[in-house]
Amino acid sequence: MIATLKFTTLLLAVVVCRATQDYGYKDVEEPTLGDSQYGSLWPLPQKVQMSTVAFKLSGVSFQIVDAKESSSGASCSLLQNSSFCCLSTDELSVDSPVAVLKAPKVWGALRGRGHGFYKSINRTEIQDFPRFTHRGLLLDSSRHFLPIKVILANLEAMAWNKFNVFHWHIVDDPSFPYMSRTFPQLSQQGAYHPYTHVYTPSDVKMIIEFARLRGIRVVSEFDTPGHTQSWGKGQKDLLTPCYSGASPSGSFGPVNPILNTTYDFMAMFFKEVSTVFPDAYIHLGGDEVDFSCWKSNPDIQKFMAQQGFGTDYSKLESFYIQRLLDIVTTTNKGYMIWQEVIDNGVKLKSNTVVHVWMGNKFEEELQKVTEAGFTTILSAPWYLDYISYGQDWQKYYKVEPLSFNGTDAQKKLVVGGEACLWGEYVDATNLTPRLWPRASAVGERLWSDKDVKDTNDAYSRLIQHRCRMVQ
Ligand code: CP6
Repeated sequence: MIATLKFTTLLLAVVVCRATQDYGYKDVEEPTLGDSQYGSLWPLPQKVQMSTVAFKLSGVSFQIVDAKESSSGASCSLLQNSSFCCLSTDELSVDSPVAVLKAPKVWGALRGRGHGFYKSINRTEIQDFPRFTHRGLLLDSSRHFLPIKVILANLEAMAWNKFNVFHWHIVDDPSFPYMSRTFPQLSQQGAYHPYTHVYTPSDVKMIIEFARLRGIRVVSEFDTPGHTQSWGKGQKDLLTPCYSGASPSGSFGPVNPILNTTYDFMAMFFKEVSTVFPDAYIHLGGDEVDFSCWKSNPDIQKFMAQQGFGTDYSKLESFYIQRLLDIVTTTNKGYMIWQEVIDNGVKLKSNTVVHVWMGNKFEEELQKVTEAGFTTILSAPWYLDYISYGQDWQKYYKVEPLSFNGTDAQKKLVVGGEACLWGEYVDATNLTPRLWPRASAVGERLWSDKDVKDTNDAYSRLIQHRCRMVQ
């Protein structure tokens, strides 16, 4: 196996060199491939002591037994349901005749697992815990519908890389695949197809449970007031009519922020969403609001004057978001928002999580957001929808999320990050191979110690990790 792998890599490297010479492509520096002392461990645990003494795992005599002092017991369905044999995590010692796994919470025990992959295992002691608590992946099911099978496969891959948050960017401009019980016309009119390209309540439930069994939270995003073209198909008067001169042009802009009906709708909609998705947080979007349609509409212009907003349309955006946040607060959920919301000066509850995504100067943004006392997560350097020639995982791997200027207290507010795979150029046919193992680089950055940054060592482990995921 190893020999085959090295051969393939060697061959690839040769092709890469020739392409560089023949066509003058940008030279990509390839890491050198050696054997890591950590074998194929990914993401690298906080503390590992491995010995060369190998134990054979026998399928016949292998069994998992709860320790007497274990509080989980045989009744813990989360552990019993998992088909993976429970190896590695918070504290693991592999010795003959028993391997011991200790974790203060069930999620730790769940995450330390051997996937039933190995026939033998070295005598080992591992102490492990994540560096960051929020290790997320964003998938976008609006630009292209993602069949449930694809979502489940990627949740599985997330678990293998110790990701623990699935950020489900479920609807956007092009389509509205979320089937709402309260407003069924949203997907009936707004999905690519009203029956085949929708997520029914039971689909959503299944995805949430599949994720939960793997220690993954599902945070849904219902992005407003921009990115809402598909909402307008099934919900009359929700979007702002754009004007061309003195008359409506027939096209629509962001959510209409000046109508009471808008807020009545949002209250009912988010009340439903807050029960369908059990997670304590909802992502409310708030990014990339285009003001041109609002500017063109005479009713909006009148409202701006009444409110004393002048011509500052970011004040109108803030007005909308402020009311939306008040509505969502009544559902007892916390919320996450994209960085524009704070950049525009909206007053936020102190437990709001600010999601930093803009590529330029993300360090400054982290500094600013944490200076204001907000919890934050980082995505800016981890936009995996950007592709380029050659290996690019090193670029994601080398990011240091705490490299900004700030106090220790500020750095503590960075609770993690998310890799984003926006859906414009991916669907069921190419999503999984585009994402993995590139997202694994982000997974290790968010899990392992900040001093784990040797790309050569990582390369050797990552190649084996990829092979494991493929199998
Ligand atoms: N969709 C939504 C997107 C993006 C964002 N929000 C996006 C913007 C720029 C790039 C990639 C994605 N496609 N709803 C921004 C958060 Cl480069």
